[in-house]
Amino acid sequence: MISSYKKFPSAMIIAGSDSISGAGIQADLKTFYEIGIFAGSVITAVTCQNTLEVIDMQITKEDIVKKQIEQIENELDIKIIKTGMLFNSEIIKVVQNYIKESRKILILDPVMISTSGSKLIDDKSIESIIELSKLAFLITPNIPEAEILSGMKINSESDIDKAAKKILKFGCQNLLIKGAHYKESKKFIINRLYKSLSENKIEIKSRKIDKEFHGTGCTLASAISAYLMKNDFDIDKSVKSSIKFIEKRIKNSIFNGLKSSILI
Ligand code: PXL
Repeated sequence: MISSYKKFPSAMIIAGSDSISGAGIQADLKTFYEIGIFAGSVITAVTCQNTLEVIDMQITKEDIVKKQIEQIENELDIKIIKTGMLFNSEIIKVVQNYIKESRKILILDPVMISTSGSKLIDDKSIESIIELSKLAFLITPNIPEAEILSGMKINSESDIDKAAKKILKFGCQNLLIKGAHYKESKKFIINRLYKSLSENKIEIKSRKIDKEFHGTGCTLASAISAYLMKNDFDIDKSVKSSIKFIEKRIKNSIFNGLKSSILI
């Protein structure tokens, strides 16, 4: 290697490919690019889907996941890692070992079910995701994912707080519970940011649009990761900027898919 080579500050995305490009690694790359952060990409699965259904998928072998991570590490100066679909405990373990050894900042989007209703994680691997979340700087579950992680049903605002406490106990530093699946207001979605070191939660509202979207979760977690790099890892500022980013994307560029809409 050339001795004067200086690695470029970058992010690493570890996620599945979505053939319709609304979610997954395609949404992640688009978002990092738009915010101005370069990202290497580790593909954990190839899914064959449109917005209506996932018809098949091939999961990447764990050694191929490991080799992708190694090649990115060889060339880029990785400042943050954003994970999406990890699918099984073998892949989760590879990521866990990497984070443990490198002590890098992990943003974990605990992807479980596609917008069209297909499983993007196998049932045996929920415990592994909980193990990985212990190492995370931030986890970004929606309400159904928060229910699975906390092991409780969410029917009220105080349930959201209770579930948050349980999830924070795993050991992650920050937790953003996205509110889109919880119908508390006709006009707004309330996203709640909890921190392990503070009793206070921050509520960040976003405008509610009467449409189903494909890929907003991936886009939001990627936007937060990219803004964290831009904002010296200031979590409040980065989450707020990311919610604004999504609102702008929703307003400016959408096309209606077979079942749900895609942000361009
Ligand atoms: O939005 C979650 C998600 C993540 N990763 C892949 C997906 C989806 C949703 O459909 O397809 C590959």
